[in-house]
Amino acid sequence: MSNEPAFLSGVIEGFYGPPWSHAERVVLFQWMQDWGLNTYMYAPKDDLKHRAQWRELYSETESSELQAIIRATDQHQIGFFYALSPGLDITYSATADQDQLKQKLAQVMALGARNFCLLFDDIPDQMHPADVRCWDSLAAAQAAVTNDLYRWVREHQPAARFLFCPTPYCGRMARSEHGGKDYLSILGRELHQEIDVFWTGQEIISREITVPQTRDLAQLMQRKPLLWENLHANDYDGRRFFCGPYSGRPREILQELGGVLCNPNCEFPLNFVPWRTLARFVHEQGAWEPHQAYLEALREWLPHFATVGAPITFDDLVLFGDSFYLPYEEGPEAETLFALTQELLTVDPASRPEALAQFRERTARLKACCARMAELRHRPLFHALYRRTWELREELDLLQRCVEQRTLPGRLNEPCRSDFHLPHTYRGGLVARLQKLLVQEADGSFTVAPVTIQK
Ligand code: GDL
Repeated sequence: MSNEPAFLSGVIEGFYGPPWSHAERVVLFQWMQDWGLNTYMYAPKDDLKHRAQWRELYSETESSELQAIIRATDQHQIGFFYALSPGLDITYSATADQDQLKQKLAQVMALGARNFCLLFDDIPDQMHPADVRCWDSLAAAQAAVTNDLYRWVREHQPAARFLFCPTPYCGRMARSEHGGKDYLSILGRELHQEIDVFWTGQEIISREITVPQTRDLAQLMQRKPLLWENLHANDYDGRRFFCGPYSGRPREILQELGGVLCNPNCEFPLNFVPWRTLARFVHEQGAWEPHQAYLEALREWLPHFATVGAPITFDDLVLFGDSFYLPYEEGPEAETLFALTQELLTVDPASRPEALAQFRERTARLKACCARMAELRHRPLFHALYRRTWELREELDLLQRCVEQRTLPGRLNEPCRSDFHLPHTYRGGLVARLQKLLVQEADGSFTVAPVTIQK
């Protein structure tokens, strides 16, 4: 038998925003058990006692809620990891803070937790003067405190698995020396060999992750990285969500990793396809065809879209899902819709009858599908979707008006007007105005927009 620790696959509740409800987590554990995902990590950024007030112990009510989650994971044979994120204000050299870490984990251990994680992502990378006197680098300080806590945990839980999220947790951060020079090699050298280290790829949200990148990192950190997978996270953009397939990583990468844990969309009901396809990616052999896996997962998801009125069909769901696919790409149906729209806004629609017919069919179907979401029986799913469906309908409606106007005799180049898209109430507000000040170029740089100052 090999001594390699089990490959971790599953979910991190590790985003900014409201944590999930107990009922949602129970649904998650059932899915995970059905699909063969083995790990759930509790790390909601906005649980105050996980991060901003990490020293505070959980109240009696909070403790029983946490205990109920741990019990539910046990019942579904899911490994539960409790993560603590003390980095915002910890003084690594302070014995009082080291004791606080132990007290906090002791409390959660008493509730049934056996595996733990320390997170040092999204924290200031400046060291406290007292720490500078003790260590040459942030990496050394974090490794020392983590090793000490790890040994303490192991005395109480000899089989505990322990995870760690570094301050530079992607290639871009490491290259810019976020966390200090040589952070990862110092960490690799000093952190206890049995502690797994998280990594999100070259970026926080990585379009692709390759085997060579992963091997290079493994060499630097002297262990296989554990993938903190942000591909479907949407906490950084409230207008989007991602229901596309797990993709952009070859199957061979699994051999190079300690595990893959997905930190997904904030809205629990939107994660069906991401998790379903992740589970297949982890378990199936042979070539990985993400788009095919996506279509199959959508078929399984379709019953969640039962309505009290006219049905949402599989084709509707594909068009809708393609509109909220992945961070770096739309699905093929949505891409076609975009191309048709762009074409009809730049040429005379009368010269492209086929494109016009397709545009009419798709926009009408997508708008109707968005409208039908309001009739979903699964209300939490509708509530998770409705801001996005509203916005998409509004844009489609405006574009239909503009394209249709262009088909009228003599109106091709006239400005388009809509009584439903008025200044201030449509695309209004300070954020929208601020966004207009800078234009992002294709290479990612920003230039000042040619502004007409308007209120
Ligand atoms: C992050 C945060 C994570 C957040 C994600 C997407 C890590 C390690 N930390 O940087 O909590 O959800 O980006 O915004 O990814």
